[in-house]
Amino acid sequence: MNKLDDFKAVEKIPGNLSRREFLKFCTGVAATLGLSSMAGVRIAEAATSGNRPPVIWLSGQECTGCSETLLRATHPTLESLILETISLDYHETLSVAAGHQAEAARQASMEANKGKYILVVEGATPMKDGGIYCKIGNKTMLDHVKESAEHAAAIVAVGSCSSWGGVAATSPNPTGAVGTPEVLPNKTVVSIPGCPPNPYNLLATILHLVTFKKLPALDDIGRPIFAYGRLIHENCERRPHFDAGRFAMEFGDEGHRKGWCLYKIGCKGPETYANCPSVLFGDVGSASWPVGTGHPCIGCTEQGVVFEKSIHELAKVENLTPPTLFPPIVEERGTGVTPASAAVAGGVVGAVVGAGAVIASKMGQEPATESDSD
Ligand code: FSX
Ligand code: SF4
Ligand code: F3S
Repeated sequence: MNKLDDFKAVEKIPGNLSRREFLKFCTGVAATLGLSSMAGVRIAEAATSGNRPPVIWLSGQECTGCSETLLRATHPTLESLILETISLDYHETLSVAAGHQAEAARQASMEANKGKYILVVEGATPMKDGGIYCKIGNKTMLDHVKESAEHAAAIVAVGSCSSWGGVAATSPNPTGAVGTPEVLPNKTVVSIPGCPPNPYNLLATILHLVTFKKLPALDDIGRPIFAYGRLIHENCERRPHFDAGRFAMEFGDEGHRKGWCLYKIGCKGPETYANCPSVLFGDVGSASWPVGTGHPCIGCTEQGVVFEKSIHELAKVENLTPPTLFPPIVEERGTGVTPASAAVAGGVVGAVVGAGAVIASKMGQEPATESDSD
């Protein structure tokens, strides 16, 4: 019996999908992660195994757009797949319980699942004046994050606010807002920036964790490389217009109506790393991402771009023309791999793999080998 036949034995398919649709979705996730279709079968098996990791989802300074994007996914399966792959034990917006009851449920889940739950943090954490500018249940967000992180198997910062402070940290940053990695400098925090982030990237990260018992490879600021390894400009459908010098000069002009490049009306795609043009949002066709709808990318996944540069400011163009000499190893964003730094980068990759193994042992399972996710 081959792996695909094995999978036929699985009874419960999440998200009201047919078996074929579910498997197709999982192989799509595997492809997004840069893995083979057989890894898709393993992802499908893990997602239907019934071993749903408990998730504690904290909310700090934010607009709740990160949760909204998850729940408003027009793809009928994304929301239910996420909610059926995990056990969402605490979420301020979605919990039926409120007040003391909700806080008690969070404490109970953390106690019962010590070392096994995933902590998802949405929103920034204010640090100024002891963190008094964001309190939940009479406790500061700062204390909530630190306390919940202590026994978490993995920590995910979802959205730009949680990744580096986002909206709340915009100058003059009156509350001293910071991102989750800054609150937890000694922990590995996976950052999934975007304002809001693409829920598909959160699901793919969780499925990777559930299937292979380790985190996907991360760049030097904690972002999964599968989602943030390439510039938007590299995969944009309007790129031929950029290369040919055909630009929209203002909203509604002829170039804009014809779908030309949005660079001159402020598109930040050339300096923003994200997979928006390939993954899209909501699965409703090729227009379902900012540039597809005719709006310049505002760089919502990129610290120092969104909320910092004005909408019409021109982007710094990286990689304007192909280099005349290609280096022997391909440079990935964040790993900083150049011939001279290859040895150092090897150490970084080793550290990430090591972190994954620690998470697997915390979750009470054997870490998957490297070849498992090939
Ligand atoms: Fe921030 Fe999330 Fe932007 Fe909003 O909650 S990333 S303001 S879309 O939603 O934190
Ligand atoms: Fe696409 Fe923006 Fe690059 Fe133009 S500048 S090709 S619209 S990403
Ligand atoms: Fe954000 Fe730009 Fe993608 S605005 S959603 S990073 S296209």
